[in-house]
Amino acid sequence: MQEPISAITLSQHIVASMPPRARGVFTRIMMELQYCVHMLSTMIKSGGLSDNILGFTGEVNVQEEEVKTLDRLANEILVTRLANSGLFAAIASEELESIVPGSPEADYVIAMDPLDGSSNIDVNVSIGTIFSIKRKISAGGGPEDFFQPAKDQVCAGYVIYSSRTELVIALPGKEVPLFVLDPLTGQFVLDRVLQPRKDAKYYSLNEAYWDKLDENVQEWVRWLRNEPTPFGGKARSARYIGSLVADFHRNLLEGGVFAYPHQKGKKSGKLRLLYEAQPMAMIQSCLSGRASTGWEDLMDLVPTELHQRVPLIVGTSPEVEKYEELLRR
Ligand code: AFP
Repeated sequence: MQEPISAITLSQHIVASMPPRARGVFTRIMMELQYCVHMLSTMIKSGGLSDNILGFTGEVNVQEEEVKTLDRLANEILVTRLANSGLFAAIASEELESIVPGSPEADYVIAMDPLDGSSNIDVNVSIGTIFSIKRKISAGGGPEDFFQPAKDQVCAGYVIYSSRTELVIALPGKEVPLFVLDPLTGQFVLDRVLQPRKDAKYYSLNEAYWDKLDENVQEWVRWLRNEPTPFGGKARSARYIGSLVADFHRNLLEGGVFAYPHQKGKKSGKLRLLYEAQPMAMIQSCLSGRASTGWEDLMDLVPTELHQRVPLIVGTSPEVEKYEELLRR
């Protein structure tokens, strides 16, 4: 990482990566997100010492999950700031049943999981924020703007709140930079540009559901554990944190595959297509990996509901393709 004096900030990096005729909208979008994330990161790192951000609110959200105080705070900060920023025609959030209108004349819409990994908040384990930005195709912002395949995202990214607060973003056909939040300035600065990892060191899956998995999926897990990787690597080791952002981040940096499969006799999954699966699919494919439901490529799957759930298998290509091959058998 560069000395603070010569560090490349997020806004400098975005400006440099935009075409000369760009109007600066994307830079402003990233600045709004940075503002919200800096606030959230400070709250999370103060860990309830200043104000009580731990525990539950007593409410149940559209996912029928008990709402954590930090879930609600993260949702309020992000939705309120972004809806009033003039940059989005509509906002979709994991915490809200329907979309929130923004500025009808704006060119983009954003879908997000304001706080991923809520079950890990009170135990001080890494959590995150996930977002997906698409171009508005309707007149003034509506559900149809969100029902576009992952390959049509104009930007996807996530923030991981851990020992460092890091931001990873993917822009179409572009590199995938990783930024670190400088608590001193509240600015994200460029740490490095991520490189594709072909070899899988890890697999991440909640094995507590073993008996609910299809035989083909069980066979896939046995293959992950026992078969050396095609690149001459050893067999893969298991890692599972229970926050998608944290499990995906480790595997993206070190090489690996994350799986939240369908359960026996079902085709859906737990994770949400719009603001969990699609963003991770785009980031992984920009680093020559793959994302699949097992049956469909997640870069092509067209959403039909705001909170649609899908199986998610995402990571290094050989591991995802083996999953699809076994499922087809
Ligand atoms: P929470 O936000 O409710 O903690 O759920 C986290 C999550 O959506 C995703 O981040 C994890 O990968 C997955 O659920 C964990 O689910 P299991 O607890 O069933 O393994």
